[in-house]
Amino acid sequence: MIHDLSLASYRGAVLGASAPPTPGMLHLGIGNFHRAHAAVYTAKAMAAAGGDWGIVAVANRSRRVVDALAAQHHRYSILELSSAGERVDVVDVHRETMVAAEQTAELMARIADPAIRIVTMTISENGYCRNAVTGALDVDGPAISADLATPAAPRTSIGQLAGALIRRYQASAEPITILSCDNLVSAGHTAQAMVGQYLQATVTPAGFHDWFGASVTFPNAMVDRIVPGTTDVTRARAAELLGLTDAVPVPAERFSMWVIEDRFAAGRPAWEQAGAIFSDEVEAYELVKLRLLNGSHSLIAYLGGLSGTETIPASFGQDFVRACVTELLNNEYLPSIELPSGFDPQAYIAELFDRWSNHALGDATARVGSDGSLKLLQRVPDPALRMLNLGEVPQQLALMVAGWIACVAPPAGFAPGPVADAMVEPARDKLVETTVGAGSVQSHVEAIVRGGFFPDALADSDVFVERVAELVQIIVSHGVRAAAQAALDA
Ligand code: CS2
Repeated sequence: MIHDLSLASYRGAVLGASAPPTPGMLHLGIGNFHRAHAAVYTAKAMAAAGGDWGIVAVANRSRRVVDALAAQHHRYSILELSSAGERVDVVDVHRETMVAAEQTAELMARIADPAIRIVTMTISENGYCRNAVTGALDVDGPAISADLATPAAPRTSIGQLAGALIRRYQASAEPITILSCDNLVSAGHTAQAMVGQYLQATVTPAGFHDWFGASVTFPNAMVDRIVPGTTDVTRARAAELLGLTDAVPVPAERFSMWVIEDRFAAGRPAWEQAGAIFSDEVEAYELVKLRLLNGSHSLIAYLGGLSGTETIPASFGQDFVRACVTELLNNEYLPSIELPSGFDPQAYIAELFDRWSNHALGDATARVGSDGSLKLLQRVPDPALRMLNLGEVPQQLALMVAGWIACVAPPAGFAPGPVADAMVEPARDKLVETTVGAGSVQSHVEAIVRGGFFPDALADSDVFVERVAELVQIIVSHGVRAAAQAALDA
């Protein structure tokens, strides 16, 4: 095997090779998910139907992926891993790269350029700068208030999009679509609301808001593919299969799904030819996926963190985890969703069980458990409140919150272990501040649930707060299996 030549010299078939030199799309957030999802659909759509939809890929701050891609002609490989075997595909659909923090003015000018007709984005839950309690744009928070004070150099993606749209209106007023590919409830509406609220808070030229309302569309979309982080094992395996070095290969499961609302203001790639589904029921699909997949994923991750299992399949392989997830799916999540027409929930759940058992992919427990303060907002309050309003206690949702607290904000004297310690939690410092001086597990949990991390309606539920506190207490004194059993028995 030759490992010292880069992908630039790859001679095999390449997905997206027909992408034209002039890009028609720009993507914010060049992480693994984008490269294994929208980029692959776009490459396949152009192979099937043509179009001028090459991508300008934008990293937020880090040069790591951008530099690596530049060194290999913007090519990278997808290493598909499943029990059925492995395959590698080389993708070549990105035409340029940028780093938003270093090239902010250039980025906004680029989005203003009429050649760009779609901005896609994977900026994670964090990127939307929402207030956890109100769900509105956090205009008084440090990130957005700093951007509003320096409109020429915004640092948040929301500020950059808003600035770019103003420039586009002034330059050509050509229509454009902004397509969120993040795991949010009504992702398009949320993106529109955050950008819209930012624009309301800043100075805009006359006529701008009419144009924004009529010519900028934000379709909803449900995105789905389990895409772990890249490790040295991924790099070594990709190199063996390719016979070449790829510094930034992306591991992914075989499964992939994209359901999109067809509201594009200035054209779009023929993504349906690559397997995407265009539907009028996207919000229903979003909820199905956010709750059944993502919500259960969080429970698997926190129970896994507390039982010391490093991967999602190892956590899900434990009987008590599977029992809790089954209960969560059937009794707490399914009744909370209006299903898309013709959708078979039990077939979807059976497929999820397979996907969570993918040992070849080995998705890390710590990856899924990271950013819980932001992810749980999409996964817990609405379904929990539905049950609380019916006089029922959502045991598994309470266990999920208890698991999150025990993993990333453990009460004094409790050490959750290395898997939990590896979870990245942006609110760690704030969680510590909030709980300083809590004299008991009960007051520790109350301080968190009522400390601005959840909407008021949930924080105000004594029943919910009590149950989370009881479950944290059981985790601390008898372990996670005992807490799971208590939630199952209640
Ligand atoms: C995961 C998602 O990070 C998480 O919490 O649930 O990244 C999940 O793997 C994807 O949404 C799958 O489509």
